[in-house]
Amino acid sequence: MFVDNIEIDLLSGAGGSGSVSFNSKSSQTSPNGANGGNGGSITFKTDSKLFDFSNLKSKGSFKADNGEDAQKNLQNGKNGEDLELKIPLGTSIFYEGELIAELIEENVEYLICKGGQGGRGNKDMLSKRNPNPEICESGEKRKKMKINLQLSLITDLALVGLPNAGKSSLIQTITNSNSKIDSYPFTTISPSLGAYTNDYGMVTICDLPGLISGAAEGTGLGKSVLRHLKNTKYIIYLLDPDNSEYDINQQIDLLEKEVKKFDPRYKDIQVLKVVNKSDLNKKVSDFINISTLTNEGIDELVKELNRINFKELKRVNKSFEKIFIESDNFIIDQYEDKWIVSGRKVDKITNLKGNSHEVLNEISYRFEKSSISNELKNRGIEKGDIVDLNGHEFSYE
Ligand SMILES: Nc1nc2c(ncn2[C@@H]2O[C@H](COP(=O)(O)OP(=O)(O)OP(=O)(O)O)[C@@H](O)[C@H]2O)c(=O)[nH]1
Ligand SMILES: [Mg+2]
Repeated sequence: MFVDNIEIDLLSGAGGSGSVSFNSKSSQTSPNGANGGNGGSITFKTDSKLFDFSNLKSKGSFKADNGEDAQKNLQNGKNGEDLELKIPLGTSIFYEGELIAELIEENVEYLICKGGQGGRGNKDMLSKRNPNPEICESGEKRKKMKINLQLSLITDLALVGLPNAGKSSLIQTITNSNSKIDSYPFTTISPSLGAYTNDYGMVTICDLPGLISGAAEGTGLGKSVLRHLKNTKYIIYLLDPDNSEYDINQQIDLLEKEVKKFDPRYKDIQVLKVVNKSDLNKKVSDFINISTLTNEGIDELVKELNRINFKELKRVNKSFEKIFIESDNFIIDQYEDKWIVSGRKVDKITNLKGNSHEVLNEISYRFEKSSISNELKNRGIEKGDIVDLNGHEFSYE
């Protein structure tokens, strides 16, 4: 089955914990606890050998490895292994409903789910303030993401028309495709590809399911069909003089309306209008008339297509990558004289282990330097109120 729209779960690796240890051989003990390894990250990479997401569908969720904890005596923990997920060219990536990347070129790597940072050991936590730390940092947590991938096939030419117009018959006539043909509407339910060679090189053609009124809002196979025009360079509107509901001009109006409504950029894609089924004695002047049944007009159509150097035509879709900079945000909940603060910024303040007295000192030092302290002041915190950071409580001064 052709899989061109999936949701997958991603989980990056957690950072390993730092360690607390001391070099006891020298006369003066010095901290030599090492750092935890970084957690593995998850990256997408485009691969032109893939044409859909069936390689990801069977599994559905993907995890990168955790970083290892540090050992004593300068032995850093190993980094967790990264995970690379292969995707086809033409993949749009959505996170929380927002488009965050369009990957169109070959071998593009996109870091999507960064592994947690490894915690520092007591050697790297040494400072003027604390020359002999008995504390270390725990590693950053794993990150969980739900991602939606949607494919828009990379093609030179797409066949668009109402059901039964003869799109699959046409792709079979001019390429090696064996797209299914039948007399009932929606014979084609997912796109199929074919290729032929013109004077400038190989031309890839995509046969799409039929379009009907309301397609841009999702009627029929609407959206999943129209999405595949995003990465094509040229459209043939295949028109059917034998359609009992719409005459040729009404078909053109319907197709143009749905296509432009779905994505206004589509108006810039070059179009050729071709009338099929000329064997039924229903030719329409001013159009190329063909019959996939008798092959009448096929040479003329192919000659027309041979004049086009598809390599010079531009796609309306552009590569795009949003770089994730995760904000160090926090949330404040106030219950009378108690202020509970949580979020990524708080995690970075409280990620400490070891001597409990030192842990609390370090937390209050970090808290005072942070913007959380200012924000609490703005909100009217008073001396003696309790601040709770991830369960570490102290009174505000
Ligand atoms: N008379 C005649 N019939 C044709 C011609 N081309 C296609 N057909 C017939 O029209 C019907 C639909 O053909 P398909 O190629 O499956 O049409 P389609 O546009 O791919 O249809 P969907 O996949 O349902 O959108 C079949 O019964 C074909 O045999 C033609 O040139 N002349
Ligand atoms: Mg078809």
